[in-house]
Amino acid sequence: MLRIVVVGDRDSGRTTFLGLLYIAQVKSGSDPADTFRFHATIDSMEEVSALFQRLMSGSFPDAATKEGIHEMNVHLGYRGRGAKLLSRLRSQEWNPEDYATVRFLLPRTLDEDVSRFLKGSSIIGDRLRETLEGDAIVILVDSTKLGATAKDAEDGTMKEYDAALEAYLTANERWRPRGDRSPLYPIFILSKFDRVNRKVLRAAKVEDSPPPTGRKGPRTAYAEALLRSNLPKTLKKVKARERTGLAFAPPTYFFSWVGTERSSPGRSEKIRLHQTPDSGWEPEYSRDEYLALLEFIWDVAAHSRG
Ligand SMILES: Nc1nc2c(ncn2[C@@H]2O[C@H](COP(=O)(O)OP(=O)(O)OP(=O)(O)O)[C@@H](O)[C@H]2O)c(=O)[nH]1
Ligand SMILES: [Mg+2]
Repeated sequence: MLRIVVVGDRDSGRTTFLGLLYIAQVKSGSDPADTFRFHATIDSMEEVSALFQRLMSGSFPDAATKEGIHEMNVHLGYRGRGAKLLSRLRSQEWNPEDYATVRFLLPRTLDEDVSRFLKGSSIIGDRLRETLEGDAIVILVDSTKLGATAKDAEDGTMKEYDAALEAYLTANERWRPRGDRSPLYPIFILSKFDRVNRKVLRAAKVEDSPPPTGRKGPRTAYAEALLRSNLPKTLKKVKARERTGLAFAPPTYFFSWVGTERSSPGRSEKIRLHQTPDSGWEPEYSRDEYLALLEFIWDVAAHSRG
């Protein structure tokens, strides 16, 4: 089982992210191409389907939906291009090795537990233990809070977030058993990218939208141009590969956005819906980004399975 810990500041879009990830899986499962298959396991079904329904009707998660979701467990089936070709010759059956079991964990807050641990507390609660035993870490970065300069980043909340992330990653390092050489995968999600400040993009000298998912190098350059002055400590940490204990895999970057309808007074913001050729209505969102992320997660799961 692959364990993915999803961390983010308050209001950074974590619940929306999880919901869109679910939608991407469910929807692609019914595509003619049928590259992905997906089942939420029964323990997370109830909360997750409430979130699903909310997003599918164009609303952001409400307080009640958010409260319920601390984890999501899924069986993710994937057949990459090569496998698909083969399978057309073979049969329509899906094999057990096409599936990966993935557990997403959303810790409520990291700060208190992590700093107690780093200060030398030997008592570590089950909650913290779980958040330190991930195989991958999804790091949400609220794009609306990105600053154009290092000074902007310091004046905003990014500086605190950067310090909290650095502390969390350090705690991960300390918690690892010595000699454990399995890499930890940092996955950055730039959330609310529909609302990123144009001034920030211009200051970082990047285009209005990121390069497509297939172009790995340029995407990394694009994301790092934006994050360099905003999360300097975190980036430094994940890029210092061969240090003492923990080896980080090279970071990967994905962009999350939705189409929104202008909110009117007294009415909260809605997500725009659009009709898809095969499966009715769904939210407007960065579907390609989510499918690329799912593919990446599946690859990591297959890799760590050995
Ligand atoms: N424009 C835009 N707004 C977004 C997007 N994702 C989230 N939001 C806004 O951010 C708010 C918070 O999103 P959530 O997904 O609930 O964030 P969260 O991190 O789970 O929040 P807490 O659990 O309350 O800390 C939403 O109510 C939306 O108003 C996005 O992609 N685009
Ligand atoms: Mg939430």
